[in-house]
Amino acid sequence: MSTDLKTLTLSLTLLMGLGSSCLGTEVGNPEDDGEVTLQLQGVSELPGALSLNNGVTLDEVWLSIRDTQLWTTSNGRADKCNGPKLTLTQEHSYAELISAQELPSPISAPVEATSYCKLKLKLATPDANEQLPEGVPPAARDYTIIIQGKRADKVPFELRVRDQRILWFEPMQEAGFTLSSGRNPLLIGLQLSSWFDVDALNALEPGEDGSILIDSDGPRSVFIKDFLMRFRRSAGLYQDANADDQLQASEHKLAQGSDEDED
Ligand SMILES: [Ca+2]
Repeated sequence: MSTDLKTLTLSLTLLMGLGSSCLGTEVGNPEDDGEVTLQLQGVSELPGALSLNNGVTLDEVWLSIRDTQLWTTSNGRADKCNGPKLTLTQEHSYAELISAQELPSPISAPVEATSYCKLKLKLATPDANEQLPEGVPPAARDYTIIIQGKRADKVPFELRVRDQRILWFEPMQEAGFTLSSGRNPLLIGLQLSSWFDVDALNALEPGEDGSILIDSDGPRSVFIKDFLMRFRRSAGLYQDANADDQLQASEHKLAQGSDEDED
C-alpha cells in the first residue's frame, strides 16, 4: 500500500446504468449492456485512515447526493457535450466516506457501452416526506455535507454545509472516456488533505463547549466558500482497473471535479 494512494474506506457504491428517468434526451435501450459501479472514496497520502498530512483528523464525512447522470459524446468530441444522457439514479444516496457505508443501499443499473463526456452528481437535501435511512445523521435533513473531525491541536470541529449545487466532472481527454460492455468499476476519489485551509481552520475560535461549529447558517461563510471550492476541485473520477474498490496511484483519472456552477 506504500506506493498507493491511501484510501480511507469510503463507502459509496453506486452501480450506475440506464435509469428510470424519462427526462430530456435519453439514450435508448442498450443492446450491449455494460454495468458501471461507482464508489466514492476519501483519499489521503498518509497511511492511517483518518489522519491527514496537514494534522487534521476526520472521523465522519457524509454526503447526500441524487440525480446522477452521464452524458454521451456526440461526434467523438467531449467539448461538444450535448449527446443523449443517461439518468443513472434519481434516488437519494447518503455516502459516508470514512466507514465505507452507502445508504440505503448500493444502486445498480446497466450502462451503454459508448463514450461519455460529463458526469453529474447533485448535492441535495431530502424532500420533507422522505425518510432518512437508518444510520444517517438527522442533520442530513438540512445539510448536504457533514464533517466531524479534529484539528492538529485536537480541538474538535463540525462542518455542516447546505450546498445544493451540481458537482460536475469534466473529462481529462478530448474524446471523453469510454465504458465497455462488461463491468466498469469506477471510483470517485476525493483528496481529503486539500479540503481545508489549515491556517484558517486553526484560527477559528472554539465555542464555550471547546468545539468549533462551522455551519451554513452561521457566520463563517468565507471559510465555507473556500472549503466548497476545495471540495469540488478535490474530486476525480477514476477507473478502478483492478476492481479492488481501492484507488491506486496507477489508476487512470477519467474526469475531474469542476468548480463550475452551471446547472
Ligand atoms: Ca483499484
